[in-house]
Amino acid sequence: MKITSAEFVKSVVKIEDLPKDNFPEIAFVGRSNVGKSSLLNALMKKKLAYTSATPGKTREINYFRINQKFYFVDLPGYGYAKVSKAEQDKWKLLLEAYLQNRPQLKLCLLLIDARHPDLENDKQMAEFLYFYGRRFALVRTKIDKLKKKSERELSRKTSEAFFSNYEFIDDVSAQSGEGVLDLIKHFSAYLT
Ligand SMILES: Nc1nc2c(ncn2[C@@H]2O[C@H](COP(=O)(O)OP(=O)(O)OP(=O)(O)O)[C@@H](O)[C@H]2O)c(=O)[nH]1
Ligand SMILES: [Mg+2]
Repeated sequence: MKITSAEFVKSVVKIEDLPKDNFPEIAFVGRSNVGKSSLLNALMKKKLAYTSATPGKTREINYFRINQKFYFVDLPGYGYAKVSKAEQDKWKLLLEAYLQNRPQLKLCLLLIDARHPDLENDKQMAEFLYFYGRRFALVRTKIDKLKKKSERELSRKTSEAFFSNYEFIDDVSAQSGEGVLDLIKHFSAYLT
């Protein structure tokens, strides 16, 4: 599969405002600052999603229509302590309601930072997804920051041992583009 078109559709802050059509969805899930929006931009080859060095940038559910036939969904991150408790609770409810109930959601990409291959809150998210019957893949981001082959191998082995029930595991860098095209190859299998 190739991505031939990408356009921003809408930002949603209330579950009832989710798109009513039946296009299949691939969602980007992960801690704040892990690189969800950056990876989306790398995949779409356009800066359609807002990114920031400060965690807590994406605060809505953002929809991007791809190839006129499916959606990429950019989600708010979790685990960012500096956001107020009230704000965190609001995002958490929105995120969980979406992940639990959305029939159009075919695949979650659970992004983890390759430098932190075994964080407890990422495992909790993996378990949440599994509990609700969501198919998910592990996408290890910022791989450019691990310069040595031995560092990468150790980090990857740690993630492989730490997580279970995932569909596939890929290493990517939104910065260098490494792994981004390989990731796209998996998608068509989930979009029927
Ligand atoms: N070196 C490097 N930096 C990256 C990569 N991906 C993202 N970043 C940086 O990490 C920071 C956070 O990226 P975002 O894409 O905004 O992260 P996010 O997961 O969308 O964060 P929230 O919207 O807050 O949940 C930015 O400063 C990016 O430039 C990568 O592959 N390599
Ligand atoms: Mg974001």
